This record gives sequence, structure tokens and C-alpha cells, in this order.
Amino acid sequence: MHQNDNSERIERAVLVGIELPGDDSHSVEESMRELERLTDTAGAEVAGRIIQKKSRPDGSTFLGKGKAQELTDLCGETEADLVICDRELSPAQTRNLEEIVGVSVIDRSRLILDIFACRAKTREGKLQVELAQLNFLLPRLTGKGMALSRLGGGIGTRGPGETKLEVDRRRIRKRISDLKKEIEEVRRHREIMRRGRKDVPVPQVSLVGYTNAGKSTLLKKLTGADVLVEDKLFATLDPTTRRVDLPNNEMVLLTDTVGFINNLPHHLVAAFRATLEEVVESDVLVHVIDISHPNAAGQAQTVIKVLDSLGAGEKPTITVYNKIDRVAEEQPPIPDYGDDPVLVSALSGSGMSDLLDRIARVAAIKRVRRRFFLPFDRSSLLSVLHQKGRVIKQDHGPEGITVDVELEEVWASRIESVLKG
Ligand SMILES: Nc1nc2c(ncn2[C@@H]2O[C@H](COP(=O)(O)OP(=O)(O)OP(=O)(O)O)[C@@H](O)[C@H]2O)c(=O)[nH]1
Ligand SMILES: [Mg+2]
Repeated sequence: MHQNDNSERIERAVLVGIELPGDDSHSVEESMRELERLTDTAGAEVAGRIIQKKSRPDGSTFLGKGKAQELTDLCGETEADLVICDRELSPAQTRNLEEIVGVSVIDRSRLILDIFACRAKTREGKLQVELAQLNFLLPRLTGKGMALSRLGGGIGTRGPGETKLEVDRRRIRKRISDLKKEIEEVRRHREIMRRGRKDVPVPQVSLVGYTNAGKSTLLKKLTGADVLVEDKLFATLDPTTRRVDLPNNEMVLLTDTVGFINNLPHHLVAAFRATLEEVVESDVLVHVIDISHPNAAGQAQTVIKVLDSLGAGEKPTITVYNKIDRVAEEQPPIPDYGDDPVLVSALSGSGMSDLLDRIARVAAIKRVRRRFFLPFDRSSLLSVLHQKGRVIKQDHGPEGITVDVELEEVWASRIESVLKG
């Protein structure tokens, strides 16, 4: 018997991987190890695993006949309740495989959705997760929703908070459209808050990186913020913003964000767009890489890919190698995944002053020459211009003040957006 503290039975899962031509076995293995961690994070136990080498997944059952039988046997032997597949399954593949194996079958996307469902804390987070779940479920409903008759407990079935997931197609559609409206409202609210922040033109810096890289630990170290740090995947879902004072007497706002992962389900990225806007709107990114991780290079690439897809690939980015305390000195030199990385340990605090210096430099790096027209009701910005830049000329006209000024680009664009807003 497998019992946890609440004496609920811990679910046991058999993991299934597939190696296609062109995959290297190392990356399949890496992906399977990550699936193990995801399974653990979701609160289940890994009972076994199989990997099939195949030219392509079977259209109707994903696995070939022999492998499907092997999986059935393994599930029986290990008393597994659940099969988790490392690749995305079509609704039909899921159904057919369930029929053969006789236990629930879910895929990586569904597992990640489930973790998000359990972790969402804020209203916004919950709304976004529920929307992603319903979008995922809708095409998987057959007939009168019978395919979801097993809904009722366990991984892949949990709704955000205490909400039960709907299984009726018409009601799902209605709920989806309600959720979209609500998210739009939250988004507007966030936009207003953001504009408020822009009125005090302080550069915005976002921590981005693979899940578990140490972003929250870093925010905590730099700002004393009381954020959740955990050796689990996706500890952070909702962004937290704190002020950081820099060595040059300037300050920035630093935001901790949701971690990225390989094969992030696209409906999830779409659902989290409101949250990820923090990243898109920031002036500088700090890309945190867990340099002690065997697949640091692959993780860094995934993050860069996601940033590109969000349209944030061109932002000024500081690369940080974190967990340097775990890297033995005799280890071979660390390869470069970004330009001139800053080496830190967010845990011990080493490298923090280097990082702050770098943030100060990058946030302030580019000086540009601009002409601003300040209407009288915005003339308070004149003192900001004098403080932040070198005012070359100022002309008082009947409607306002025209100022020629040389200042750092981030400040120029901040002031531009304040004047527009
Ligand atoms: N040894 C060591 N461990 C660290 C360091 N920084 C973070 N960790 C550990 O790494 C784990 C993940 O840290 P988090 O700060 O939660 O990582 P995150 O990037 O915010 O992760 P998500 O929110 O899940 O995306 C925790 O167990 C931390 O204690 C470090 O510099 N050295
Ligand atoms: Mg975090």
C-alpha cells in the first residue's frame, strides 16, 4: 500500500517515452528525467518507465502493438493507476491507449496543466489555468462527455482551487467565453497598474529562466521579498515585483516570473499571456541559468526560444549563471550560453554586487538625444529630465515647454510612454 500523510493513496505512474529518428537518445533521456520530476511535483510516484524507438508514433494508439502490450503488463505488475506520456497525444490516441492499457492515460501537457492547477494562487492565475484546461479538454470530449467519466480525482483531473471542471460541452463553451472576459478585465487592471508605475519612470527588469533555475531565490536575496522558493518545478506562477536600489543610487523594479519548460503546451503559453506581458513590457531581462544542471545549454536554448516567440528576444539581456556554489572548481570551464555571464549563487549571495553593477550598467547604458514637448500639465517631468539627463535647450511656448535633452534610452522611452499615456 502506498499512503501519504493524509492517508490518501499516492498515485503510481508509468512513464512512456518515444525516440524518433533524429532524436538523440541523450535528449530523450533528459526529457524523461524531467517528466519524472514533473510527476513527483504533481504528487505521484514513478512506478516504471518504457521507451520505444519508432520511426513515427502510431496514429491510433501512439505505441506499436508489442509495446502497448508491454505497457499493459508493466502497469499490471507495478499496480500503476496512470500512464504519463512524454509527448503530446491526440484525443483519439489517448482513448485508444486507455482502452488497451485499462488505466488513465495523460500526456506531458496535461500533467503540467495539473501542476499549474494546484499551484495557481491569485485570481488571475486561477482564471488563466482554468481557461487553459478547458481549451485542452474541449476537443477531448466525445459523445456526451463520456470520455471524461473518469473525472473525479487524481492527476489530470484537478481544477484550479476547489472548482470542479465542467464536463458538459455547452457549459464549457459558455465558461470559456466568461473566463476570457474576466481575464480581459484583469488584464486591463494590470495595464492601469503598469501605467501607474510608468508615471514614476523607473526601469523595469524581469527575471526569466527555466523552471527551478533560482529566479525566486535571486529576487529574495536582492530584495528580501518573501516569495516561495522550492525545489519543485513551477514553484512560481504569479509575478511578484519589488524595488531594488542600485549601487549608482538609481533604482529599478525587479519582477519574478513563471519559469519556462521544454515543450510548454502552447495553450498554456497563450493562457498566460497576461502574466507574460510583464516580460514583454520590461526594459531589461535577466536570464537566470542553473549552471549546475547537466542540461543547462538545452534549458537556456528553450528560454531563448520562448522569449523569441513572445517578441522579447531582442531586449537587452543579462545572462546569469546561478548555483555556482554547486559547480566544483576542478570542473572544466563553463561554456558560454550568453554574452559575458555574471556568476552568482543566489543561495549564498555571492556575486550579488557584480549583478547589481551589471543591472545598473545595462539599465542605463544607451544615451540618446531627444526633443520632448511637455504640455503645462506635464511640466513636472521637466525636473525628471534635468535629473536624469543633460538638458541642452529648453523653450517655453504658449502651450508648454520644448526640451532638447540627452539621456539614457530606457529613460527616453519611459518618458515617451508617460507622455503618450
Ligand atoms: N545550491 C544552490 N541552490 C539554489 C541556488 N539558487 C536556488 N537554489 C535552489 O534551487 C531550487 C529552485 O529555486 P527557485 O528560486 O524556487 O527557482 P525558480 O527559478 O524560481 O523556479 P520556478 O518558480 O519553479 O520557475 C530551490 O531549492 C533553491 O533553494 C543557488 O545559488 N545554489
Ligand atoms: Mg520561482
